[in-house]
Amino acid sequence: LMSCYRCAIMEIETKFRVLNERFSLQHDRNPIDSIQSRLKSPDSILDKMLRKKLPFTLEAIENNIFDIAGIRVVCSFVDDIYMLADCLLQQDDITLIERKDYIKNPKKNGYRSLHLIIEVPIFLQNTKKLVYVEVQFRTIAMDFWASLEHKLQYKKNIPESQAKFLKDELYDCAQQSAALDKRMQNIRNVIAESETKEEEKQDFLPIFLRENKG
Ligand code: 0O2
Repeated sequence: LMSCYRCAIMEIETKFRVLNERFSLQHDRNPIDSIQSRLKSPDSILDKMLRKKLPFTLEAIENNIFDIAGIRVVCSFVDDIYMLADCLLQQDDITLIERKDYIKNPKKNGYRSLHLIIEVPIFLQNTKKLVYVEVQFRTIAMDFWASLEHKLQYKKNIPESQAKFLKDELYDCAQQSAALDKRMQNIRNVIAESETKEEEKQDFLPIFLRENKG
């Protein structure tokens, strides 16, 4: 079963690498900063099964735990997150099972990310198998915040007063990181607009002027 999840991760990672390659060819920049993937550990699977009061069977794991195969796609800009998610979901072998948009509706601790649970076929020796994968899309700023906040979740020996301070600090940082993402996106949009105008100007120039421009 775990090998099937590993294969599904390979499939989806390749899809993102292909999208990144094609986009960089057409637009001269990479929408993806990095891709990380992970298989949920047996301990975490067990925890989730206990939490969801599931019977300890392979069938129950396969049908109820959707994030055993997890892929995190980190982008520089928020618009690229939605563009990549749309491109992935347009592919005819991908089925969307669930979408949670914590960018438009952040969690109350400030957590932001776009989560998709998708189903992807993997082709084995004689069979085709449908496998669930969780894809998390984040900006670099969202990822920075979430990694630190995740670390804090595992610290159990922090005094109550400090825990409250850290929670408030993290919430404030989440607001600042959301504002930063917005400003960086605006800057990127202005640059893209001026590039388009420059290209349009070029298209109007006679060919000999275009060649001698430099
Ligand atoms: P790990 O260690 O990353 O595997 P569900 O799967 O629907 O039963 P849940 O928590 O409602 O459970 O799903 P959700 O909200 O889509 O979150 C799934 C994953 O998103 C989490 O996996 C985290 O990786 C990440 N995540 C969600 N909320 C937060 C948050 O507030 N802070 C941080 N840092 N990460 C978050 P796991 O299984 O909790 O952990």
